[in-house]
Amino acid sequence: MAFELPELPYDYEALSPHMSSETLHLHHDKHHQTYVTNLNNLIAGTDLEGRSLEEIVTSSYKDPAKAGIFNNAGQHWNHTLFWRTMKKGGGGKPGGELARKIDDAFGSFDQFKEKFKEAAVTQFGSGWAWLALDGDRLKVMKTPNGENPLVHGMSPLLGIDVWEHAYYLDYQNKRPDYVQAFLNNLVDWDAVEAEMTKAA
Ligand code: MN3
Repeated sequence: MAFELPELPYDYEALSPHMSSETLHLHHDKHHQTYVTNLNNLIAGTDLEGRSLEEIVTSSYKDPAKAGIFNNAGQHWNHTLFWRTMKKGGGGKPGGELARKIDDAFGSFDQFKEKFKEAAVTQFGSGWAWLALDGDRLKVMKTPNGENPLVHGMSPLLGIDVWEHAYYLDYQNKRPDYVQAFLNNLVDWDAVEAEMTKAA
């Protein structure tokens, strides 16, 4: 079965003003849809057709002959996580086991935020910054283009898209303001904890 663009779990106005309806229409309906369409076209009739998205991402990584498949599969996976880990009225702090793991790995939630911001702001050009589970320990990392922690054997729990299409309409060139708004107003920490539970 072909891959499909997932519906947003909120309406297009829900994340405004931190992420506008215009950005969501462009980013979800156009950019993400294009990755899904390209992926389906590229795997049609190949041995990857019918495999899971995770299998396609990890098996096409570093295969020069499958670079197009990898980029589109990675971006489909990354955006699907991105949409479901934001909500209206997000931000705040995580609780429970996730809060404990963040304290263990980074010292405090504030120190985690600084590390995550730094990764997102210093990713040169297009890419992503991540909170990922590496074995039993949380890590912050950044990746170029469509790459993600899955290909490094880790479980991505939260990712911020720092391609310009993610923020240029709302923040122009001010990526740090976008990252700050994402952390303070958009992240759904319950959804991030659910990712951690799934990964464990
Ligand atoms: Mn994007």
